[in-house]
Amino acid sequence: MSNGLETLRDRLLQAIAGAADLSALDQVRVEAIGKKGELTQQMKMLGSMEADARRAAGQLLNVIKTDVETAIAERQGALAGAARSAKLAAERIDVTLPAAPEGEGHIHPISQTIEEITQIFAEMGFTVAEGPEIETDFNNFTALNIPPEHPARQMHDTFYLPPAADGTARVLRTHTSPVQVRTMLNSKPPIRIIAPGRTYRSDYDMTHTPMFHQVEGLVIDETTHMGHLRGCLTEFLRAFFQIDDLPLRFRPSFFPFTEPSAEVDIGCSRKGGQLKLGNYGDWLEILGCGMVHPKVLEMCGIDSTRYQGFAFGMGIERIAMLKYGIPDLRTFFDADLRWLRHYGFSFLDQPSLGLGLTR
Ligand code: 2NM
Repeated sequence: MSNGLETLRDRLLQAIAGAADLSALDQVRVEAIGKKGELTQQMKMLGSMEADARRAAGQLLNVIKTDVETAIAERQGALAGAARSAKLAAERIDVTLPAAPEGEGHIHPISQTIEEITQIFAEMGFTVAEGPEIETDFNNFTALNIPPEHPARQMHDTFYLPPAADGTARVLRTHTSPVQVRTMLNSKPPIRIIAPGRTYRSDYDMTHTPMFHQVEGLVIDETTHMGHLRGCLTEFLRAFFQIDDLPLRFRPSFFPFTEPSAEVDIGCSRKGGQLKLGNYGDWLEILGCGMVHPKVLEMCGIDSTRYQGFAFGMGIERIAMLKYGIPDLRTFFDADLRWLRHYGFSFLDQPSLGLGLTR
């Protein structure tokens, strides 16, 4: 009897080792320890045996069953690993192969412009920061030195949202500045970030859409000053518009969140009704900037007696229109495929506007 069981054990282990794939192995499992499997049958026969013989055979059958189960589990692991390796080998793709440029997709000019802006600032050591489009009233206004009842709130044509469950007042962000607020609250200087993204104001006409894109920037350190602001924006605008001698003019202005504040104009010509950027004597307003107000630093948890910094903000649609000669703002959001084929970019076009620092 025990000899017969040893033979059965060896035969089952051999069948398990010889199973060529997972389904063959499962077949072996059913035939061995399934409801009508050979081992199962043997175990059922124990009931009709004498007590002593039953104990001996029972112990042996249990050992064999454990051996068989272990062998099945091991074989299963090996076969599954082999199957996965074979699948990976079969699905292997060469990512260095050139993609098919006849594909229909086009990069939207807004996406392309954000990539170009990001590349230029990345080479100047900036990282990209992001935040939610639904913001608290505090992050969008109060922390930026725009208290409730401040006239600047009306200027922003805010989309107000129902308050959060805990009563927190919420808005669709009217600028990307709340991303800077979050960064100041959550990290320590030195800070060097840009925040590109969607913003919302309840305004719709030839030159305004209720959703538009901004990029803002923030630099904070112990000795950051307005000279750094001027140098940084000069580098950026010349690299972005690819005009080495593009002149910049800083005009005094007012924002609640910066002091002093300035608006930046770039050189242009309007001769013959044609707008051309460069050193031609005329000026075009392009962005706003300033030194972050000490009150803003303090409300964002930064010691204004130790740190100072500059910030700036600009509209992405506006600079994209200027660079790529797109005449009508509202066409950005028409989802017109013919427009996108004309003004869009191939995914093979790399933004190639660096400052040349990596070459
Ligand atoms: C602008 C103009 C001037 C600005 C300020 C800040 C912050 F959060 F640091 F205070 N972020 N962005 C800023 C300053 C934005 O946009 C025309």
